Amino acid sequence: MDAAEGKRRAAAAALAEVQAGMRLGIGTGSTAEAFIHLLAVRVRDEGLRVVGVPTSERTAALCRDLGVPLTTLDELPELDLTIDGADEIDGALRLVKGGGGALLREKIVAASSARMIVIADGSKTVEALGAFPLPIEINPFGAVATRLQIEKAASRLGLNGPLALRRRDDRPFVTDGGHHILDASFGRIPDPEALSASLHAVPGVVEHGLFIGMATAAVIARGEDIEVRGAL
Ligand code: ABF
Repeated sequence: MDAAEGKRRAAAAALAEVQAGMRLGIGTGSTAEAFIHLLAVRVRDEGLRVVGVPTSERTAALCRDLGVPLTTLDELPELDLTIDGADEIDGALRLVKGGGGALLREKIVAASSARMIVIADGSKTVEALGAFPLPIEINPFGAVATRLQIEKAASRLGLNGPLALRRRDDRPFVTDGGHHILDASFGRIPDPEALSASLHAVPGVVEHGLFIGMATAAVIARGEDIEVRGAL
């Protein structure tokens, strides 16, 4: 089975958790998009009544195209369930996210949600986080100073990998919030909680892609099977 089919099957399994009247956080990325397509079919064909808060402009545009009703977090600050993808998932349901560049809104939406189900194909599970470069969203003001402070903070934890400014079309990538992203190739992260706290202590860091204690379950497609971690 290819990754695309795995993503679709994980999305379909998570869709079974969506019930009428739910206030949904709707993730970003190709796995989340597989979910949006399936959700839209239920909205259209079954008249399923839900309302979603999108985690990116890209997700908002797709939802609008497919007829998934949307609102904002300001209108609906408490959500029932967020469904989103991830770049890495470890055995304690800790995640690396942000490869798609939407980590700040993803984290705000997930934090506003009673439950968060992560959907993924089996390639996303890891023994330890860090093989996927950790996205760190920074304010463009003072970016050189911020980078130095991140390097020092990480080095104190024994993490010394390079930080790459994410680029698109030969320019720094700009997030929906107007920020830049440094992709940190630290390698294996032995203590994600400590790294999270150290990064949050750097003023120019807007947010980082470590999601700790946020996912309540993960639905992972492995071959013909669906593995569920945590409580659905
Ligand atoms: C978002 O999309 C992320 O936070 C993660 O970076 C990415 C996963 O992408 P995909 O589903 O395309 O593999 O969920």
